[in-house]
Amino acid sequence: MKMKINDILGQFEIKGVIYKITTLGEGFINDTYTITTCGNSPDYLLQKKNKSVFPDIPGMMSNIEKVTAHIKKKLKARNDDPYKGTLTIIKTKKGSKSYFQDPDGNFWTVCLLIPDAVSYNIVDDAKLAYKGGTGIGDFQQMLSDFDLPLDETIKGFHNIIFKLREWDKCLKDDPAGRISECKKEIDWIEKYRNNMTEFYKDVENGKIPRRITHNDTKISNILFDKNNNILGMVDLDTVMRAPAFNDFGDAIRTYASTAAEDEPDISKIALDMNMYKAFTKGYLKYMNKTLTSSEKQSLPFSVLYITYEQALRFLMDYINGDTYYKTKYEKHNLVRAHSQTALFKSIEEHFHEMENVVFS
Ligand code: GN1
Ligand code: MG
Repeated sequence: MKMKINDILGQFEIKGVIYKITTLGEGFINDTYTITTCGNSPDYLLQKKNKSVFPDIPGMMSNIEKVTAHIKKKLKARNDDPYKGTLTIIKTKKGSKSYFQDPDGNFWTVCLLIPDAVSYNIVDDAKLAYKGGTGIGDFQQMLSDFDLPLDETIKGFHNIIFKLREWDKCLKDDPAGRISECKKEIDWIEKYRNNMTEFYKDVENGKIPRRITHNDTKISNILFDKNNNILGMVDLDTVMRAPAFNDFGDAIRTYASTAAEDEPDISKIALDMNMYKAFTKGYLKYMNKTLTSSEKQSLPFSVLYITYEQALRFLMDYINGDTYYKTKYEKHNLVRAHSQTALFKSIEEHFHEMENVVFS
């Protein structure tokens, strides 16, 4: 029995009368709807969380509740608006839960829609990149004294050793019969395998600590107000304990790319050093004193690392028959993988310059 959206919303502590429900098409993973209410009542964001990507949605929501409570405390202490600077989870009427499970087993969540917020898919303004850097640095900084346990809600997320094990299985199984058309791309992944696993070993041996990180810091996951001041980080589904460089690398992958993640014309894709410089300056404004020297040293390489991992994830999803990311056309994941390899090449070309920026 498929429940109607209105009946699902009826399970939550929502104020006001619903006036409009619109589908929001941006996310690659969850189904998202904007809920507009009449008059002055708040608006909301309803999400059907992706069960196959997130095997433990109660654990994920418990992570989000803990982390947003901590951030709200910090925001209040400095007189910032706790309802604008982070997510506000709306509870269910029955049992005051942060999610509702429908009779089909789907998990639904609701949070407040932050009014007048803007987000971007690409950045071509260094001031915006700088602000994005401050937003992510501030997020990590506010959570640097968070000491509650968090669940690992996606096993091995951003752990390349783990991902390459999945990759090996995918190559062995060839589930969609697409391997023969991806020879060039597969060779590319294999060429960098050792460099990437070597880099991750410093996380495994403890040289690089795990902090509370967002883990999905692409540009569209941060909100700005209409004057382009930072509001806060959204899409907290992947908040977990992980190396700080995840957030830096994943942010640069989108903030400093000259084109969108799925640009088919790879000649348009490059790393824009002005955006990199501006973002890094913003990020280090908050995190410079907190990071250890090993963590700081890991930042430039993390951009290669996360871009490589993203290329691998898109390509692996293509080979698996497009089962993870939402796609809009047949070769969408392959196009995304090509865009990431093109970006990687440009990052390599700028690598020494990138190191100089972090240590200047
Ligand atoms: C997914 O949820 P969304 O669209 O912000 C993905 C990220 C990828 C990103 C690529 C849980 O993020 O890891 O970097 O797509 N999230 C998950 O655009 O896999
Ligand atoms: Mg997400």
